Amino acid sequence: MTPEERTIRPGRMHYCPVCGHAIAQRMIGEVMDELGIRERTIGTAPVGCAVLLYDYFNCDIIECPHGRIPAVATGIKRMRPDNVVFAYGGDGDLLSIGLAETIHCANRGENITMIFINNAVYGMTGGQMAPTTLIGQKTITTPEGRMSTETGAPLRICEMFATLASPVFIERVAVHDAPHMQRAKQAIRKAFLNQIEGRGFSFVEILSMCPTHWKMGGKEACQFVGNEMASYFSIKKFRDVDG
Ligand SMILES: Cc1ncc(C[n+]2csc(CCOP(=O)(O)OP(=O)(O)O)c2C)c(N)n1
Ligand code: SF4
Ligand SMILES: [Mg+2]
Repeated sequence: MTPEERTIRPGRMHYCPVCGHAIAQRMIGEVMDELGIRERTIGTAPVGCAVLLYDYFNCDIIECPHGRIPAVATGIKRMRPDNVVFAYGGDGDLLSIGLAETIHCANRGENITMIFINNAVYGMTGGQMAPTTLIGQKTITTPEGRMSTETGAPLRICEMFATLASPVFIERVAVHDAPHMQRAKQAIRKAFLNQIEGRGFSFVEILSMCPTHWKMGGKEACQFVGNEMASYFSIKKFRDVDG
């Protein structure tokens, strides 16, 4: 395969160093190349730091209004069932403004692959609190640290999805070190395979670094994912109907 035939176009991405978006997108691209599905895949680009995703993927991508990723992905898949559809979004997008759509999409069991980047902040708009911001975590809108008395507890979407009958695959993974990256890629692969084989809704949550708005160095940000985030957001497979 020549570089031009690969899903991820040659060249640099705009993400900050150590950003989880870059790692996740390269993994999605590698899986698409390994499965040979680039030419029949349609992805969604979110509003968030990954807004320029369409510049990096050498396949059809539709930019979605903030929060509307699950609806757009549903529409594409229902109109073009022979295409492979991946929905990609962040915690502000899929769990805040788009939460209702995200839950209903999962509950309907749409035959799509949803990749959710949980970096515990609104990255693109400057690091505001997200639904997944940890208790005590400082953001520009929670300068003293998030307090559950004011804003509730961080949303654990995999656990919520596990109460629904329809999703066929639910896994939370992370990209802060090589072993976790390997497992993350396997989960992404399975989430695509399920769709290709017509099984239904597959969901992969990726615990992901945002060193810039966490105000951390790269190493510290990776440790924050592995220690702080993973202790609240359990890294595990919640469901795999295919075993
Ligand atoms: C309707 C609407 N409301 C608000 C915004 C502003 N906005 C842009 S990105 C964003 C949050 C992005 O956070 P997230 O989805 O977590 O993505 P990240 O940048 O962290 O990857 C918001 C609130 C918008 N673009 N459209
Ligand atoms: S601000 Fe955070 S999420 Fe956005 S590109 Fe930089 S590290 Fe990634
Ligand atoms: Mg985010």
